[in-house]
Amino acid sequence: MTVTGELTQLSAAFAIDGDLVAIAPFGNGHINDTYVATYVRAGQSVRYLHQRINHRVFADPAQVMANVSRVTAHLRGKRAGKEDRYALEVIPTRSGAVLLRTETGNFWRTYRFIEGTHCREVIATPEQAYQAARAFGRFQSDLADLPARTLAETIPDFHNTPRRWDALQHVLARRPTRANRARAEIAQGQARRGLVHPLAHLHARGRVPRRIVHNDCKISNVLFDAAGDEAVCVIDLDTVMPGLSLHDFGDLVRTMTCFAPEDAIDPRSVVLEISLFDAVVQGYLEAARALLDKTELAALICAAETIIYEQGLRFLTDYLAGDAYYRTTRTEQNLDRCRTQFALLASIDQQRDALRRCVDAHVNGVHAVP
Ligand code: ADP
Ligand code: GN1
Ligand code: MG
Repeated sequence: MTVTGELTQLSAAFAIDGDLVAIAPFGNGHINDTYVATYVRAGQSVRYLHQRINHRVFADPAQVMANVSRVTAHLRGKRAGKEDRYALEVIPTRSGAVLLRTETGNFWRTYRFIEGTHCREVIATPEQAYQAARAFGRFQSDLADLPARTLAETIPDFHNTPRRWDALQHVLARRPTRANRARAEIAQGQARRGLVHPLAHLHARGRVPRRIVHNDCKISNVLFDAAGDEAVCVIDLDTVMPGLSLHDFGDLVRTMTCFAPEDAIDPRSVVLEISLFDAVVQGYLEAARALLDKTELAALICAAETIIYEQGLRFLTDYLAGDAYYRTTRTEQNLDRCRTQFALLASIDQQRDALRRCVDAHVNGVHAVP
């Protein structure tokens, strides 16, 4: 059955009253297939989001939805009646399931569409960076009392940087034809090998606590109020599972400290802006500081570098493997994405002292004006 055929099944399957009048692809996620659907009920339009879970990436979609249900219920309980757009709301099927498996073996879920919001692919102002970082920090701290064992590991070794390094070596050993085009990036990946282990060692030795974290804190995974810069809802909960707070902080820096898009064609446009970095640190610590221990606070910059590097390795590996994982819309997109990550690392190299001063000032409670 075609996707269009499946889409018409959804309106009958999910517990939505009203007639389906429009459905269209939505958003720019790299992993799932997302559609916005408009239903009309008693003359009123209501929108829902139907999502096909990528089951090549998430081997057990039922496990993903069990996690999502626990997390959304917990978040809702924290802010019941106060902020109605704070957490995603799962819409069940007519038989009460949170997941629909179609005859073709695809897995679909439905969320209420969060109206009056928009998603950003890039940061435009320090205020937005502050808001988004605070929202992800608040997300971590609101989940701190949910026992880690209640959530399954939906993708094993997700932020295991040594495993990501091994995956690159594995694809290189197959002598991929694209390796020629990526010679410079392969060399950069090798040159920064020193970033493979430090965070993984802290983790393996139990020096930093495992917490429930988001694991994919990129700018497009938080919805902003349409009328201003307020970050209202953290979305994309498929990878919420036990991990390190530092992994989340790393992704904040990776995606919110630079004005250029993740797939910028000219890596010279990729510059870490200290004013954005300062806003990220401020927003994140404002919401999560009480949670963090000394070792976590001391490792913030190391975490940022590790996650940016890891993401560079992941994009490079996928480019060499023929774009098997991330959605692409042009041939060199994964290579461009890899370049931006390595360019961001180079920009960190040039400003390391300023970043250190900024983190220290926030950690020690002395506000830095960069
Ligand atoms: P992916 O895993 O593919 O990144 P996401 O869950 O992040 O998928 O969703 C893709 C996009 O859909 C988001 O970036 C956002 O623009 C939009 N989106 C997701 N959930 C909602 C929602 N409940 N309401 C409004 N927009 C949403
Ligand atoms: C993917 O699903 P999305 O687009 O929000 C990926 C993240 C990467 C990100 C890079 C499950 O996130 O890990 O950091 O792309 N998600 C998964 O943009 O692999
Ligand atoms: Mg997403």
